[in-house]
Amino acid sequence: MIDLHFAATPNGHKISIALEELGLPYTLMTYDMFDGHQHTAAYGAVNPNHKLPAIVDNDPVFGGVPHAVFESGAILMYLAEKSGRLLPVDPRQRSVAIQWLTWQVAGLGPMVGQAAHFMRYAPEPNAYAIERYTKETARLLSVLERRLGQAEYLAGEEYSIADIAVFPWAKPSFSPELHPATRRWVDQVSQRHAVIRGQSGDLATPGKYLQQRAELSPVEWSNMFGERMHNAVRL
Ligand SMILES: N[C@@H](CCC(=O)N[C@@H](CS)C(=O)NCC(=O)O)C(=O)O
Repeated sequence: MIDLHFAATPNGHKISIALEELGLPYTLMTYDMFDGHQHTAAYGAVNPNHKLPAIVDNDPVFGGVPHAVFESGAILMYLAEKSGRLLPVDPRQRSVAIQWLTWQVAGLGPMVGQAAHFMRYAPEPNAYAIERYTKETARLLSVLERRLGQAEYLAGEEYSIADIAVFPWAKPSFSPELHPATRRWVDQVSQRHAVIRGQSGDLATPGKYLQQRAELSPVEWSNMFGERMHNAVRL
């Protein structure tokens, strides 16, 4: 049994979708990020970075004590290796899958995240920051569109953890008119049962994570971006 420490965000959905796809049983542990549930010492023992998601595998294939994994890209790789699925066996395609997975965790995710931060949460309007991150997001979506115009899935012929990583970030960001190949891929991936199950019911995104412009209380803002967040790892 795997414990899934979860918030219903794109990074969280990467892992719920992968667990559903792999049919691995898991216990869902939902955190309210605005309430700062991720800043406890108990959660710090699971994820020293105090961000979501993380997993604890109570039955690791290598035996021994339960194994905690943080960083969504590392979790996807861990689950693929544990199950022997969702990463191509062919070394060339496997390398391609890892490249697109890394592109998502190092590029698309942070850029979309920063664009959303400045539009949704920044206390003061900041036109430079909004332009910087929306333009970089647009550039990355062009890169994705070109790839999906050449290949059915990001690694090539096989659906992989690269698709699972990129899908929850690309779906709300792409434009069907500008990105027809991405639209074809989004439609295809959206129909997978695991993708539907991994974002439904208790795993669905609450409305408060989707507001165009969020009004947070001072405590909520501090939990997400301020003193309370920094205090969790203060030396
Ligand atoms: N690079 C990390 C990013 C994790 C991350 O930033 N998680 C956000 C939610 S998507 C979070 O925990 N926010 C709460 C906080 O910053 O306190 C990953 O891919 O797992």
